[in-house]
Amino acid sequence: MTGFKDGFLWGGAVAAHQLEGGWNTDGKGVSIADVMTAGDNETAREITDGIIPGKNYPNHEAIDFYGHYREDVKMFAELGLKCFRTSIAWTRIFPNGDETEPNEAGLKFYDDLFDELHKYNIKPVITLSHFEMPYHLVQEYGGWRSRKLIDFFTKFATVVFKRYKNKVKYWMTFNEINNQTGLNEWGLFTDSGILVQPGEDAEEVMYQAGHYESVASALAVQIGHEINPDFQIGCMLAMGPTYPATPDPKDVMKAERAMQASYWFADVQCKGKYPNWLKNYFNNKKFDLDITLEDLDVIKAGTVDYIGFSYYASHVIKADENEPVDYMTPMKNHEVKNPALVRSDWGWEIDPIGLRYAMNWFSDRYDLPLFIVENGLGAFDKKDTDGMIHDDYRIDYLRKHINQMKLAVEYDGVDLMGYTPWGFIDLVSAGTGQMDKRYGMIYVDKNDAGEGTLARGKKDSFNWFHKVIETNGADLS
Ligand code: P53
Repeated sequence: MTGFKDGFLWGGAVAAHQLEGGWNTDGKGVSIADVMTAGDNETAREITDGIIPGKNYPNHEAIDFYGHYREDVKMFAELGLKCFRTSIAWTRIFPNGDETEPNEAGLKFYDDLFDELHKYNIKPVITLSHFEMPYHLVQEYGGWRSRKLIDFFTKFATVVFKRYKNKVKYWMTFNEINNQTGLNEWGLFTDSGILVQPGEDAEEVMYQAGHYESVASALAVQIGHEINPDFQIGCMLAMGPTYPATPDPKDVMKAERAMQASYWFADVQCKGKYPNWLKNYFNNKKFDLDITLEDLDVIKAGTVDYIGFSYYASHVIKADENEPVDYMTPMKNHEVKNPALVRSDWGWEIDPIGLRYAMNWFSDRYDLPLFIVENGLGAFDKKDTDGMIHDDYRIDYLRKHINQMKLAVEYDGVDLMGYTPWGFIDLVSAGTGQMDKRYGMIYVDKNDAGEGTLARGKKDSFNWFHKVIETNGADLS
C-alpha cells in the first residue's frame, strides 16, 4: 500500500517536435523547432532565419517516432505505462497556423496514435503547445506579440478538442509558459515565437505575449469544457524553486521576488487574476499593455482543473548590495551554487527534497490537484562491455524524487494525479538540441552528429521503472 491513489497516472513524457521527426511529412508545416540548430553544453542553439541548407536541424528527423510509433507504443506498454504525455504538433494540424481548414493527414496521425495507445490501455495526456508553434506565425505576425494569435490558437484547440473528445481526457495548454520570464532569447522564442528587436523592451514584450497566452489558455479551458465536461485541462509550469543564498533578509526578499516573477502565471491560470504586485509593477514601469476588461473576465472564467509542472532542479539567488531588490534583475547574474547539492553533467542542481517543497508550495497556494508531468536526469550514457546501459545514476535520481513525492502525498496531503518522467525514450534536448543529453529508460541509437540506426533498447532503468509502476510505487529498490 502506498499513498498513491488507485488509477495513479504513472507514465512517460515527450513532446512532438523532440521525437516525431517527419518535419515536412504529410503536409506538416515548418515549426519554430524546425529552425533551431543543434548546440551543446557550451554552444547555444542558433535560431536561423528560415531553414538554411547545410545546417544541422536535429528536430527534422529526431528519433522518427512518426515512422516507429507502433513498435514504440508496444514497448511503452511493456514498460507498464498507464499514460503517455506528448503534444500535438500544431503544424501538422494547421501547417501555417492561419489556415481556415485543418490538414486531415495530420489529424489522422494522432487518431492512429491514440488508437494504438488505447489498444494497450495507455491514456494520452496532451499538451496543445509545446515549443513548436508554426514558424509562419512568427514571420507574419511576430509570434505572440499579436492578439491575432489568440484566435489561431483557440481555433487549433477547438479542432483537436472536437476531433479527440472521446480519445483524450487530460490536456494542458502551454508547456512551461513561465520559461519566458527569464527573458533570454531561447525562452522567448520557444514559448512565444518572439525575437526581441532592437529598441524593444524584452520585459514589456514578454508581459504582452504572456497576457495573450493567458487569455488563449483560459478560452481553451472554457471551450474544452463545453465540448466535453469530463475533460481535465491543466496549466503547465516549469517549477524550479529559488532559495535565498543566506538568511540575510535581502536575499530572502530577492528569492521571493524571483518566485513572484516566474509564478505569476500560476496566479493567473489557477486563481483567474493578476497578483497585486504585478498590477502595481505594470503601472510603475509605465508599460503600455493591451489588457482589456473583457480579457480579465475571460481569465477569471477559464481557470484550470489541475497544475501540471516540470521539476528538474532548484536555484539559489544572492542579492546585490548595489542594486535595488527588483523583480526582473536577471536571475543569471545573481544565481549562486548550492553547496548542499550536486549537479548533473549539464550543471543542473539535483534536489529531490526541492520536489516535495515545490509540491507543498503549489498545493498550499492553489489547492488544486498536481500532476508532475516532467522530471528526470539528462546524462551521458555509455554502453558497458556487455553492450548494455547500466544507468544506476538515473535510477538513483528517479528513486530519490519518487520518495519525496511519496512523502508529499502521504504526510503532506498533496493531491497528486500522476508522474510522467521526461524523455523516458531518448530524444532531442530542447535546450541544447543534443541527442547525447539522454533522459531515457529506452535507448535510441543516434548521437549528436545525427549518426545511428535509430534502434531502440532497454536500459536498466526500464526494468526498474516497470517494477515501480507494477507495485504502485511501493517497491523503489
Ligand atoms: P532539456 C529549461 C529549464 C527547465 C525545463 O530540458 C526545460 C528547460 C529547457 O532546457 O524544458 C523542459 O531538453 C521542456 C522539455 C525539455 C526538458 O525540460 O533542455 O518542457 O521540452 O526537453 C528538458 O534537457
